[in-house]
Amino acid sequence: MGARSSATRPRALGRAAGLGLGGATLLTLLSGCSIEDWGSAFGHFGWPGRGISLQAHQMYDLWIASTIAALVVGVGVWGLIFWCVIRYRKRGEELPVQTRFNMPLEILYTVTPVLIVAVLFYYTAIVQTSVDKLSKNPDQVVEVVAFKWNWQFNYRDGMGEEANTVASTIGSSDVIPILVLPVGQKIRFEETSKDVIHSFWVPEMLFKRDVFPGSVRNVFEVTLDKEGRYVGRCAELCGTYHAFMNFELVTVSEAKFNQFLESKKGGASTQEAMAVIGFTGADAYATTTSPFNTRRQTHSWNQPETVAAGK
Ligand SMILES: [Cu+2]
Repeated sequence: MGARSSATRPRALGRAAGLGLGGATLLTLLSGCSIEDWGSAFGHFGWPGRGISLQAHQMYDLWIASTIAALVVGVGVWGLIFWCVIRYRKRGEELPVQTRFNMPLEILYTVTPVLIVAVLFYYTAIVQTSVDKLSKNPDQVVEVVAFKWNWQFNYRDGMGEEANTVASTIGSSDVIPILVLPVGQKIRFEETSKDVIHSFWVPEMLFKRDVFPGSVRNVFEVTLDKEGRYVGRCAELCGTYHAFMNFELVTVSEAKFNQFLESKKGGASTQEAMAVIGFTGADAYATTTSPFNTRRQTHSWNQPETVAAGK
């Protein structure tokens, strides 16, 4: 094999690899529908699905496309490894030259990963900027108040700490708090905590954000686009009953949401207001999760002296 052909082959290989990666990334990123098909074909590569907000869809597409690009690169690398193993397997007792190198190949090794990182960084930056974007005039503002160990959701008449709460829902040990929100509207979440750091997380939103006590007020916005009932959780280990901090997000049409909010403003409980928009009986309570039984008296480690915390 002459010096010339060994130099042209890596170059051609590099070109093919670059084209393959670029093509796969472009194809999957440009055709939204095919990304979802790819995703569902492979169990969403670990995510619960395409999500329930416009922001979630963007993150989902990025995740699936990145994973496919990684797999394309991975298959190429595995192929080259097996090819080398077979093509250059041991043929005799003579030790091959240990200091040989191939300059074009060395450059390819350096340039290709940098290119891959640059492409991933580019799309990540775009999606992150979009997900973190705040509008000047959100349609709804919800203040999320976390405390040991539950949630309060305040519907606000404006943005910031100075705005007023017009309606509120608070969870208890017996009733899971329900956060009712409309689809198709820009919803601004303003987070604050009464004690320690918690984290607001609705898995189906493919998004979580820490809730800080003190002067830090974390803010983010989503536009929900799928009606349904979704479990929400605290994603920050905040203390003994961290695991009990579940809530439920109920997404409804704009008309139903307005009805719900009007009932709440009129003094109705969350369950009564839920009944007004058609969630009657057991449906007025959370259906995706239920309050945990603390069993503090009967299942303590050091019976019988142990009493419930705080007594
Ligand atoms: Cu918590």
